[in-house]
Amino acid sequence: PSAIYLKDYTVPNFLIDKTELTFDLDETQTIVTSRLHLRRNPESKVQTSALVLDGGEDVKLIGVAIDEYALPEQEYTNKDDKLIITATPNEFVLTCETMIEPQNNTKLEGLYRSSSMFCTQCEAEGFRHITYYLDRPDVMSIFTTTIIGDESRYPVMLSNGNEIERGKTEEGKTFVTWHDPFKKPAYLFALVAGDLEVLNDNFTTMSGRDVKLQIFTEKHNIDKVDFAMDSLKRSMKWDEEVYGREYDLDIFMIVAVDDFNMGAMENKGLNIFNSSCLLASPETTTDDAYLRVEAVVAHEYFHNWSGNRVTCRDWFQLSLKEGFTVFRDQSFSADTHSDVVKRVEDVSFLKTAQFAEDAGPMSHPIRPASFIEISNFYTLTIYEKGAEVVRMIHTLLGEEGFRKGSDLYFERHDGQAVTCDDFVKAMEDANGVDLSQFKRWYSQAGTPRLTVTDSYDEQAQTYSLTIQQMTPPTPNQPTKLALHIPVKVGLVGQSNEALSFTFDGQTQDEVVLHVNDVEQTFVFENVMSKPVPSLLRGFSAPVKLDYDYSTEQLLQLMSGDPDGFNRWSASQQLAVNELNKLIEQYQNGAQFSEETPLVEGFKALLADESLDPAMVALILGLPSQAYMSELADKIDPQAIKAAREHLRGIAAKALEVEFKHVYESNAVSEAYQANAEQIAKRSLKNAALSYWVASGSDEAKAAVVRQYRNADNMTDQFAALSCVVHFNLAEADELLNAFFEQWKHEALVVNKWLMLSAAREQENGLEQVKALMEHPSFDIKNPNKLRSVIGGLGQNVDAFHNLDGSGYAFLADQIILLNKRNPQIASRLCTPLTRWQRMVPALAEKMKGELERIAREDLSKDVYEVVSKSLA
Ligand code: HT7
Ligand code: ZN
Repeated sequence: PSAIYLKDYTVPNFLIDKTELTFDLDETQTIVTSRLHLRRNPESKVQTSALVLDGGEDVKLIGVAIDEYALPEQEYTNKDDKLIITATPNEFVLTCETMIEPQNNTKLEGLYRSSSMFCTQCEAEGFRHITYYLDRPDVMSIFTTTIIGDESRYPVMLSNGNEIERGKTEEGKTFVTWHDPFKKPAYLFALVAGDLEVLNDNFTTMSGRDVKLQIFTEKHNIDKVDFAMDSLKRSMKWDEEVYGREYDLDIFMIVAVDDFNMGAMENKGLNIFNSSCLLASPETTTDDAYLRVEAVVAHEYFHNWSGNRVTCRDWFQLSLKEGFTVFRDQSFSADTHSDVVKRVEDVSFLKTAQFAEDAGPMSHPIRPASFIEISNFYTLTIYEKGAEVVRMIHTLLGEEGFRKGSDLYFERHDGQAVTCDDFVKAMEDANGVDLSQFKRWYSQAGTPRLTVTDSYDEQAQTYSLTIQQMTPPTPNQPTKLALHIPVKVGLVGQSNEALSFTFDGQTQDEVVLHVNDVEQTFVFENVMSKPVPSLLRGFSAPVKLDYDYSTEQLLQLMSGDPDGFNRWSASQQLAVNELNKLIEQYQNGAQFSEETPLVEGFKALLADESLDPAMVALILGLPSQAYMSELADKIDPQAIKAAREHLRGIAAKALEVEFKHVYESNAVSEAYQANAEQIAKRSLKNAALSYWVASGSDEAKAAVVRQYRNADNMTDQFAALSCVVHFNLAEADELLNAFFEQWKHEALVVNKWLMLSAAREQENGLEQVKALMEHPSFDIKNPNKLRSVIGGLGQNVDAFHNLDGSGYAFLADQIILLNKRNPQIASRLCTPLTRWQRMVPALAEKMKGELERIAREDLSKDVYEVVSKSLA
């Protein structure tokens, strides 16, 4: 397989003004007839009458005609997944009849079956698996779609836009025709057919138009979509209020499907969701999953403007829509709940997973320069780092300036397929600023490192911060240029007061420093006493920051920084320092220390009842196994695990009484609601519970089992079960079995059970994972189930990182099995193995060996790209 390059972009040679599709749905073969209204692109520099359409190996051509003239075989070629029509007029209608077999489509791209329904996934290049087309995002067309099907099996038949006709065919089947008045690329096409239940609602837009809202699910799930509907209405309102964006069609539909490669898809007017991102009920769904439903509903809805009305010119620009839309959904969730809590969660995820990606063999800029398979580039870098880049523009321009920029962007490019440059240009033009240096963030990969030193001159009352920046080499980018990095800074006095200072001639207590050189010194004047710097507040840039804080300074910031985000940051740094000491002791075979300053910090935290319980819970959360791995020079999973367990144990024993008290005083007595206040209390209560159990207290063990048995919501039930399993209490087997029996008819809950069971650390961990894959509730065709079991295995340090390499070999077996069957999923499963160079030598060698074994197979483009880049 070969790479394609951004620098080779050329405009399409043909345009498709109208696309008329007819689907004759059938259990064995589906016939697709397309009528494409084509014309030469006046902007194309290539003078050719040959039309090259994209197809797939799974599309069988039945016949092709130009303006009703059926082409004989010598007038076209059909090979290598392309349909080439040798000579065409300037403007014509191409009719193409093809046959596909959705029931055999295991890749879940194009048209496929999920349970008893038909559904589609066309982003990025799925449409070519339905019929021959110019399957690229800069070819935008008006779609009219007719679906023909057996009414008794498929009473609901949906596509984009508005239903314009319905009737019976001569054979007695039902047909429904949908028309979408908005031009769109093929990746936004959608079709759903099935025996579905619907929840109806409506929304009145800011200009007074009524929009019909519908959420469709299989019959047994319709009682779980109220929260999604409420989230949708709140998202629609928020986008009007914050971005001035109104919904445009008269109907907005969402459908839940069980088999889906990703979270959800923003098809115009017909979003399709992985059921895990749509369904929610108190009894079956945890708080985290509720928040995910809310965020994904918002994300897909926000795409209607940032993605659909204004789309991407080519797939290198993916972050144009994804980075911006993630930023928008993060802001929505922050406004809906607590902004600090949301920021901590997002940053923690970024620093754990995106930083690891950026330091690995697949590292790429948010606008990649090349790819082999675009599905591999739906990455944390494109999404999460992309959102951070948009956030930095927001920080640089301020709320109002950013809104002026987004207004101009939407106005200027409505109905167009554009680039990241166009987005930045709109921001520049609306604000009269120059972001040319800032734009390096789009083309430069890797996580920049800021090294900060300081000095205080008591006499002059000046405080100086010297900041050096360095971005490490990444694949194909050995040297890096200086970036424009906004660093938000405040100064904290000895008694935790915010110290004001003069900077740029103005008295202030917080400032955004513009770091844009390799080394710079910033001088703060009128600083009355020696400060503790509070750096990178709110994580104002996606960078690693080194400043040599003392333990005392970290304890002070942890309890006193006026910036809530940096209180968390300080606590994390303190815990990281403590863990690193323990890791070293473990590796040297030394005795673990039995004391930690973290106890003092936690004690103060637990005593302060004025704090948001959600923040307290976050601060109590020790840096995860994955985050400590990201920070390590050489990852030693056993050492990290032992250090984390030990540190938790010290804190748990020292503060047993406090944890018990916090557990008992944060019970929620009202009926379950997924609101900020209740979620906060539950998160603190359950964090305290796990520390309390870690203390070894029998009373705590009884409390956790009681909580499991009495819980009236999944958050509390699952938190208790996880604790019982993690600490391997006597009831672990019994409760795991009881949990399965109670919930065996709820697929999403069974997935949680699969994950927890796979993650359970036991003697025979890998055998237990193998048994789960044989369990009747497991189905390898279902990506959610696979993610649960393999994800659980990944958390199971003993089983996955076994020195004999059996965990890695098992993962490699699954990748080989799925390589052809579902290449997108297979390729994602490779992620842990791509980190082999970061592991301690004994494990690195085993991982590499498995990658080499995979490389010897006949690989899909998806897996080939990841494996070959990892071994390069
Ligand atoms: N824009 C959507 C991307 C997506 C996708 C990509 C590749 C393969 C399957 C997929 N399903 C959905 C999701 C989003 O970011 O909103
Ligand atoms: Zn998206």
